[in-house]
Amino acid sequence: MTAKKMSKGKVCIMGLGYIGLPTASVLASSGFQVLGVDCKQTLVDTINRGLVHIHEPGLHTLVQAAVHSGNLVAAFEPGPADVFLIAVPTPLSRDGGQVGVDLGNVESAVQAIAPQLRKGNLVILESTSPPGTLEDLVAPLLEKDSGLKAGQDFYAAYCPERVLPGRTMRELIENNRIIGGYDRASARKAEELYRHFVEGEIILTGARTAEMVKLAENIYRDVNVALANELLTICERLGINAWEMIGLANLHPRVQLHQPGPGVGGHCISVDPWFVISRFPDESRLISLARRINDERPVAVAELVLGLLAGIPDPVVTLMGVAYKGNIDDTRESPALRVLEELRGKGAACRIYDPHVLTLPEETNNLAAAFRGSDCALLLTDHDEFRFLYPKELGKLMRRRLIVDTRNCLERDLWKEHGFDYRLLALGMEESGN
Ligand code: SAJ
Repeated sequence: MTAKKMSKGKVCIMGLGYIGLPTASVLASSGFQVLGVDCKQTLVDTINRGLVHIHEPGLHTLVQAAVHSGNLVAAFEPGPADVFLIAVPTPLSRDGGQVGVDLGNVESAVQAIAPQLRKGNLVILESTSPPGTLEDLVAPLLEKDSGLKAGQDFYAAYCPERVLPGRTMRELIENNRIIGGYDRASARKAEELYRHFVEGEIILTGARTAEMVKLAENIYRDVNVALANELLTICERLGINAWEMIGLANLHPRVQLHQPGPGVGGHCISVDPWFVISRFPDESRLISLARRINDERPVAVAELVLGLLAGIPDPVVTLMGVAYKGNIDDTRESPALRVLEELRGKGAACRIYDPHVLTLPEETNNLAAAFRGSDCALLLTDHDEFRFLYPKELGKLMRRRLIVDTRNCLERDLWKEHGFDYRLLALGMEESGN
């Protein structure tokens, strides 16, 4: 991002979302001429005014500077470029009970790029994709529509993004990058581009390997969370504290058990395993089972709470947290929303208290309104704020002093001191001296 890196060439980025826009602004600040392409009119207009539609620390400043310098322009259609980078969403498709991957956005992006493709250009796919997408879908489509040959006339590579939302701008630069080339020359060509802004290591490999690396990382998380959740159920039966047990097991130098909880959310860990399962259903036995175990968690939590409230007429539950994990405002695939749906479906009145999430149709940041007259406080997200709540004040608002902690987030003794019936998920909802 210094003056000596100016005028590096033209990059066309397809998709200006969570990854496309940050990447576009970083490349523009590094001296590339960036054309950002998106199908949404309001989004293109917003960016061309130097504004952003995504809440990500540091992004607005960079986009503003890039647009004002003239290095970043947003448009609906791609134009000629040296590099085409695809960062469009690859959502799941559900056809009855059948889960698949919808690659429609990737196909549309490739079809839009093809007429612009010239000899010597580089095409990079960053969207999370099933293994084989670059070689079996992207390259053949480009070849068919452009008349050029991959690996001969143009370069092609797969380079997964692995940034953590909330730290995107930093991680885009600091993280290691895996680049999977259609061939070795393509991988090297892509490496040249990323070298302009990546400070982490850049490792070159084949396209299928790079596609699988991204998926394997998130499958590893999902399977390990499922294991933690299964251990929790077993600890529940034993009447022991799963979090204490896991903490002790993790003292072993080669053991790193994950944390149990109400389920797995977010747009990656709960989604990416399907990219492999849908392609290899017979081989993905453990991966499928892990997905099912984690998916069943919200219903199990709702059932436990309903069991505690049995016999109480018109029960009211206060959900503490609907974000998919602590200290973020993202509710995508959040297990808390599934708990909410289940509780409401079974007739419990629910209110939400989440100081981070302000995008739901209902009010979520009014503490008094959320707790007044409630029969049960149900902690689903480990936001830091929840550790500093005053049980005494909440107790005065609630109809019953019952709190269920699904994340081992609260100080049990403090809540008990103020007359709360404190239930830790792992203790089978039974009181325990432990
Ligand atoms: N969770 C548990 N127990 C755990 C860990 C997580 O129940 O021990 C739950 C969380 O509460 C949450 C979900 O799993 O609901 C996912 O959280 P996460 O922190 O594991 O993952 P994400 O989706 O926020 O971010 C991940 C990151 N990937 C890895 O850690 C391997 C990030 O680096 C990736 O860039 C991102 O997915 C992605 O784009 O794939």
